[in-house]
Amino acid sequence: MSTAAPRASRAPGRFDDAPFIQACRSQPVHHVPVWFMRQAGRSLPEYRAARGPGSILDAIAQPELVAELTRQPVDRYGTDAAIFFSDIVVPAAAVGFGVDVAPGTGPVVSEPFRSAADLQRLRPLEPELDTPYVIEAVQILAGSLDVPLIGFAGGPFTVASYLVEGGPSKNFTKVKALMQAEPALWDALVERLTDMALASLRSQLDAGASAVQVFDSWAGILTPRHYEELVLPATRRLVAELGESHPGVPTILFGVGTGELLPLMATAGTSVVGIDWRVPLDVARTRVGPGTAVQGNLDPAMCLGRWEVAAAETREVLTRAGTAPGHVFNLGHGVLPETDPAILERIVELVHAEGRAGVEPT
Ligand code: 1CP
Repeated sequence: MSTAAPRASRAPGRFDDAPFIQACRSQPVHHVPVWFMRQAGRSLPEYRAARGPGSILDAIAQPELVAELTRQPVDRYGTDAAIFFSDIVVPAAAVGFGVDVAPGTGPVVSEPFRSAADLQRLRPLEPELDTPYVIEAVQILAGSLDVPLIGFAGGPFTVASYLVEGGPSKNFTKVKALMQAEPALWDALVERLTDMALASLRSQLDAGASAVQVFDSWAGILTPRHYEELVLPATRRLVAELGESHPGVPTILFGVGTGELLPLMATAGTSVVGIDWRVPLDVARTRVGPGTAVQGNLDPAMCLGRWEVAAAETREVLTRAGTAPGHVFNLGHGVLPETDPAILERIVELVHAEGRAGVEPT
């Protein structure tokens, strides 16, 4: 495992020639790049050994540990990018909203967001004071990784859903009710969360991250009309303001079950739209339109069985991605905990050998 001492942060553009960055920009590539959402942790024995018990929020506050957990899947799988080890609720937790992450459950909020008074618990994020450990861990990684580091933040709907529902949800009834009953309060909540995501993403980019992904994982629960009216404007602002402070940095917007939202998501202004496994990539490409790359979209469950199945399904994704530039191979959502790491390792090899999107014939 790589334990290289941190060097000075790499200059912007250090990874301009990396396949992951080129594919995000819909440029030709040497090979189709691949990384896996939730590649850190979960299925890796070395993760369980390093991580120990306790809340993930405690682990996230230890920069050396975070750097190690972020590097583990890159070393093991040979992925073309690293995803920063953290969680989407870190900014809200850091400003003292009162969020914990319960092992086996996910984010839990003891006093959920209910009224305007709760906005007081969401003061602006000051990354240098509130999340210095994030900055430090990104700096360590930017100085030692040989592949681009992806920073991330939760999208406005998804983070709001945890704060309003009080934890993971199936039907999202409380947050949907708030959106309809109190649109002004919803706007205020979304604007605060967007400002927090913006501050967090900027701090990760300043510390050396090469790209960012916005995980609006649960936005697919919304109708296109509600997404367009109540979530997309804030997402557009987030992407636009990030582009002003960090021009040219690749950005990815991802959600699950977003088949009907893809044309709208493509107007958020990100370089890439992440596609879940339900929409074949050729269809997804027509829905997001020209000029926007796609990321995805192997069904994570296809990695649970025999290699022959995973290989055939990987080839299907590569075929659907076609030959035009702008494909980042990924799963359609996160790695499932029971996945055999050997399967992911072989998928990386297969994508590198057989992916054709943007690869110039030799
Ligand atoms: O590769 C990685 O694992 C990187 C680290 C990472 C990321 C990118 C973690 C660590 N969390 C996330 C993002 C995140 N967190 C998302 C967006 C990605 C996705 O859609 O999967 C979401 C929705 C969360 C919220 C969350 N945190 C959940 C989901 C709960 C639900 O609503 O179903 C859970 C289980 C967590 C806890 C968590 N975060 C990360 C890990 C490894 C874990 C597992 C618990 C632990 O190890 O203590």
